[in-house]
Amino acid sequence: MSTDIQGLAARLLNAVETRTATTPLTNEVPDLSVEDAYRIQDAVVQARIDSGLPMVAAKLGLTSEAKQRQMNVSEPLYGRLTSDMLVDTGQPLHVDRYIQPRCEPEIAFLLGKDLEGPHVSAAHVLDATSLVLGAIDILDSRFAGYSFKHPDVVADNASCAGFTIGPVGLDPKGLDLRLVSVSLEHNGRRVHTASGAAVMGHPAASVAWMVRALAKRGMGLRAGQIVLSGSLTEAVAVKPGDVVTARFSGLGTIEVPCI
Ligand code: 0L1
Ligand code: MG
Repeated sequence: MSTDIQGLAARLLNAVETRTATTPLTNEVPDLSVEDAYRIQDAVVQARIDSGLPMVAAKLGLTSEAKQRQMNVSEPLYGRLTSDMLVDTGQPLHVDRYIQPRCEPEIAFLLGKDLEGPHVSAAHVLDATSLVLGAIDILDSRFAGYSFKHPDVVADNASCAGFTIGPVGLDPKGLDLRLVSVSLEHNGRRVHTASGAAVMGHPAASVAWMVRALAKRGMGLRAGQIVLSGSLTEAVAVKPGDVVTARFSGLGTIEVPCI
């Protein structure tokens, strides 16, 4: 029997709209394939684009051992971020717009050239990048308690919900991104530290993985888009009144007050 791509996408869109968690799709479709899960993700993203919210960024997920361990999933994945998901630099995070938000620190790439094709490497990514910046990925799984299997979270657009970009942008060509470190603080208490090498050995290698994965589906990334390359650390859950601070070496500090 063929998978009800549109029906499952509608269920995820409804969860976002009503801010109500749903059950994993694999409860009803135990053999949901990753290919069909990406088709569901496409339908979710296309519905947002059709409602006037262009895709402005993309992200990698589950690219570090810390995140794979936290989520009990062993493969990376990608998702797409639309214009409404930007929490602009210095703006607060409105927790009531989400179901169960979490924040995690990432290195973002602002693309100056299109990137596509099955043989793209980290070197091509660095060549195509205008600026690298610190970022915070704001996650919101549409599955209660972040309980899911790999195809569920692929269909759920990699838990994409928001992102904020740091205040310092640097040309990546003279930087060793493996050595950019981050200290993540939650309400003034340091909870995690890591460096760029935690993201698939090099954050640009992570972006290259995404470009090759997109190429298998006839897609690519465009100049002007931002790519979040995956979290360096585990994510922290946030509630109103919290402050999340990510201090990056060389890429400035991002502070997100949660209201
Ligand atoms: O950005 C991420 O690593 C998220 C991938 C999905 C898993 C999660 O919700 O933590
Ligand atoms: Mg992330």
